[in-house]
Amino acid sequence: MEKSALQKARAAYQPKLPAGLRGGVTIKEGAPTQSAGNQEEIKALFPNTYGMPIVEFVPTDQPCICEPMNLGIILSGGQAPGGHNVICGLFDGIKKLNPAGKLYGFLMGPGGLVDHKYIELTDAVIDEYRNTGGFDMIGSGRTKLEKEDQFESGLKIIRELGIKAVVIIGGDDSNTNACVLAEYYAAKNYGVQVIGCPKTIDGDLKNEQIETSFGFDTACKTYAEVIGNIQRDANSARKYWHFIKLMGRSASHIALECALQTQPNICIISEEVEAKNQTLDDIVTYIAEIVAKRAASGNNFGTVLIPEGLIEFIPAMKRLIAELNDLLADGKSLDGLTSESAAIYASLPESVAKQLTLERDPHGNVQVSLIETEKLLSEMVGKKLAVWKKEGKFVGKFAPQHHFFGYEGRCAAPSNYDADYCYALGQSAAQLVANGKTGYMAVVKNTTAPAAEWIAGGVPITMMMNMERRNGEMKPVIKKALVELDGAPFKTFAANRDEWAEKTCFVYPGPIQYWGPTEVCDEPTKTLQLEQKA
Ligand code: FBP
Repeated sequence: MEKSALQKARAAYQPKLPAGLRGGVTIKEGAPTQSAGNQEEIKALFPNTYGMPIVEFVPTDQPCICEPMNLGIILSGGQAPGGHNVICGLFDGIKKLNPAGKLYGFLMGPGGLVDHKYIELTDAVIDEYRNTGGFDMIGSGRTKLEKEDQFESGLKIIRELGIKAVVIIGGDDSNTNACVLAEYYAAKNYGVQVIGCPKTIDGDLKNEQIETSFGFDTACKTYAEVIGNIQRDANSARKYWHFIKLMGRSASHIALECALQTQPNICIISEEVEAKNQTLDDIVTYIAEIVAKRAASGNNFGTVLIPEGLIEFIPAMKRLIAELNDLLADGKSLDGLTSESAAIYASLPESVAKQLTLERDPHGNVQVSLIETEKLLSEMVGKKLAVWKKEGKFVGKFAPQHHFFGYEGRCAAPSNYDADYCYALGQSAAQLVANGKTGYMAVVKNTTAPAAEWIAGGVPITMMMNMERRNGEMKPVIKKALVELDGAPFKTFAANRDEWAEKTCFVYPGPIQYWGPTEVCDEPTKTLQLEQKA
């Protein structure tokens, strides 16, 4: 396979490891833990994996040796930069403990375990993928591992390959399922361990124990680079308003981080929209007012960042979508909409109204993710400005451009932060297995400090769980982390946004750098820096 010059040079990068994982490693155990909520219910559901202690790896003079371990690895869900380095860290970790150990990669996600599709990951395979983006080494998938027959089918191939433990790299749902699988194998005394790793560019798998999910750093830096480039273009041509939608299924962490890095004129945060019970018209008016204000000082250009999940956080839109789902499912006419929903529906551009009624998923629900929010907002802002023009309230020009950044960042070559963080997560996972742990997630903390001072270890997954209603049933889940409006990242944004709106305070972050001064190459996200400082 032909490689770029950067790929070749980057293959030789040796990820920085925390001191606790460099040589001999010993384990330090804390006190027993409790789940984040609903302790009695979670304890009853996970009798074998509940209450275990947080563990930390500390250096020792003793060499790290154990029986050879065969492990299986699974990539679950959306791609995130650094996944290959988790696998490389795990591989090197197993080999350090005993060179006879083997690593098997289950193909195309959790389905690979159930359907017995796998490859052995040898030195040659691993070396092809060190420090690369993507999940193409073994592929990923969204099959949910949640049923007993899947667990039993997986066990057959686990036995055949002599696998001691399965490591699942995924988001909140996949790690919840990892814990259910760990509990099942423990309850049956199968002697198979299960370890999770925190992944998702969305940044919504974080809590007191997990500083960040991997991939968030690289994805945000990739988007911030192109937003910066667009802003420089906007500031040069001075004739376009750029409406930029950013991935992140539900939480607005990516949009917020990109705003902190690039200082756009406008960034909408879904969680704020919901908390303030804002309507679509409130958002449109807010944007139009800023466009008009800038136009009054001769600035007919700017940038607007929009989180992917916005529509579902606008309470009135949520109600409209729920009503449409019911009416369409029963084959009823839209006359059945409540007057509030009918008014919103009538105010939507025709193309969006069509998307809401025609495009439905296999469960019959409206496909919210297909709605081009960036176009919806710019069209509605344009209409409002036209009215204001007639009234003499708007004196400028409004020419919008549209962008959606998502897939552009999900497989980018990992930043030094993600390359180091992921490699350490993989090595931690190997150590957790060697120390007999199951139902744990590998974690690395203190990551705003230099990598040598990072603290590697593991956290029982049950510790992060509570009970939530999902599809009409109460289920044990890891709590999804949305943007906190009283958190330092949002507060910093809110304290500056009026100035960014009126003046042109654009910041141009430029491309991710892999070699050079540490403040250029190793800086963590603004979100993480602000959260850790607070
Ligand atoms: P994960 O939560 O599985 O990491 O996926 C995140 C994500 O990239 C979201 O930001 C996005 O909405 C979604 O996946 C898109 O996934 P797909 O390409 O499978 O539709």
